[in-house]
Amino acid sequence: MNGAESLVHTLLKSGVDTCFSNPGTSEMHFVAALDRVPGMHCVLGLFEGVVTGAADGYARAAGKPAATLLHCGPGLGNGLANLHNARRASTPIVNIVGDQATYHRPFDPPLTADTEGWARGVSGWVRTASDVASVGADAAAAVQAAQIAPGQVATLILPSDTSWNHGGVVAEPLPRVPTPLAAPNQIDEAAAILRRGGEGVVLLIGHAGLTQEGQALAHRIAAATGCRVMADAGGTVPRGQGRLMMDRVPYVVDVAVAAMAGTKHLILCAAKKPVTFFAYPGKPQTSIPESAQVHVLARREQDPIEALTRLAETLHAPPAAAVDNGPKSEVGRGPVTPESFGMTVGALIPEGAIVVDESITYGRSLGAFTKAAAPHDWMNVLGGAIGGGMPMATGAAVGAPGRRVINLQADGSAMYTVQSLWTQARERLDVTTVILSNRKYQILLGELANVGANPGRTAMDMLDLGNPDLDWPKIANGMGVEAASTNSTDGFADLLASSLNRKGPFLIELLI
Ligand SMILES: Cc1ncc(C[n+]2csc(CCOP(=O)(O)OP(=O)(O)O)c2C)c(N)n1
Repeated sequence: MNGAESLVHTLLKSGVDTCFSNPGTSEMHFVAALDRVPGMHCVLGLFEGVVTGAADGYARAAGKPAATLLHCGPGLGNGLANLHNARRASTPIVNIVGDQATYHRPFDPPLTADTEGWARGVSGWVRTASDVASVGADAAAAVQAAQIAPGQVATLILPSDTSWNHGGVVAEPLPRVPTPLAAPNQIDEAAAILRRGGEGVVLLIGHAGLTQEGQALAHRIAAATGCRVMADAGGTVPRGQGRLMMDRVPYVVDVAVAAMAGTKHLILCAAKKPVTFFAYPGKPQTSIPESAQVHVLARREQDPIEALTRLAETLHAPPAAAVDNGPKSEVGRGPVTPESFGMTVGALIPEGAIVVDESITYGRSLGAFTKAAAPHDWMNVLGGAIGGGMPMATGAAVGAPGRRVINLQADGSAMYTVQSLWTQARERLDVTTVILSNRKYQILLGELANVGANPGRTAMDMLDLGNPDLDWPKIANGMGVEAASTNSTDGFADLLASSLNRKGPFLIELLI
């Protein structure tokens, strides 16, 4: 058995059975091993940003990590932005990077780079395999590391001779590292604040705390104390009817400051004190009033569900009535607006769907219109690096077969990783992509004003995607995905509804 075969056997034994890949010469033995060792589902991405973003979406949908396969430092480099997004989402990924043979690297061939160094910025765990006999053990360690709470990117770099040499040894899976619990004083401090009454108290929940169980516990605590519950970043958030609608801290600084005014106590549960996306001249860096006190119920690496359970018990919070988010929205009418778009999406989301939201500016009111939709899961791109949406939708569809994925996708961000469509076509994935086609970088027009810059002709050109217009149906068709364009609310509703009833991918360009 060679090293590559021991790697594939060990990944499968450890529960990793999907590999998003874009290989090169140094990974040829891994690729060959995939034919000799059955059981690994291999998905080709035509750019490494697709591979890494798909691994993020997959793990969020499947609840377990996928492997990637990337080629040397530059292949990793192409995938870094979406690995950054995955790091921010605490998504577990077993990130495998093939590299120069150990004895060839000293000669500095062209693709030689600081692979470990590039990996370190996005990974919680990095190892370069040094010997064929330990590649299996390295793989088992990588799978274990990826799943350490709250989840992280574990990068295993494989010099090609460790793949092709004989003497590979399959390793047994390593046990899950137990998730630490919050200390008693963390629970007591939060309980003491909430016992005095919930007015001015914000319970901010993030990441693993945003599951349905976490939401139910937060609902119970809020019902008993009157505190406000809000959502920090979360990888996959259950939403829709029956699920607790949790507002997020808004993006626009002034709106965020207004939304958080009156906060006296901020209780963090797997969340961070909110910070604005950027600094703006003369504006605050956080939306939380300076006088507010911050308390930590659970740190990111501690178990937030267990902490919320203990908090609810300490407060003797009685079971709360089921969440009722009101009536489901109707399909939108009239001109295409954020409201008519939101209503249509809220009316048509099918039960069990996964919505991948990279709608940037046009989707800001989606929350209100989808809160009473059929129960579904919502995924956001969490690291602020645009180009995560389409790959994540692709990976989510691989990770949750049978569930429709709806990718609400701003056009500028779509162009970063548009090759995702080809993978969707090749794998016949049930993804509906809705391109919100405003033909500009709308958000940056607002940012120009926010930073106090004075736009001239060149600046405006840098934010304009017209001239030439992107032809979305042709782009999609060219990669094997059927598509249609519409500029009306009725047309959008018809296309969305029919796309949800078909198999395979479909793209709708909504001219907004
Ligand atoms: C990797 C990366 N490159 C560049 C940016 C800067 N950036 C932020 S938003 C944006 C444009 C977004 O435009 P679009 O996706 O069309 O959404 P819209 O603002 O029009 O709603 C850019 C270029 C970024 N956040 N991440």
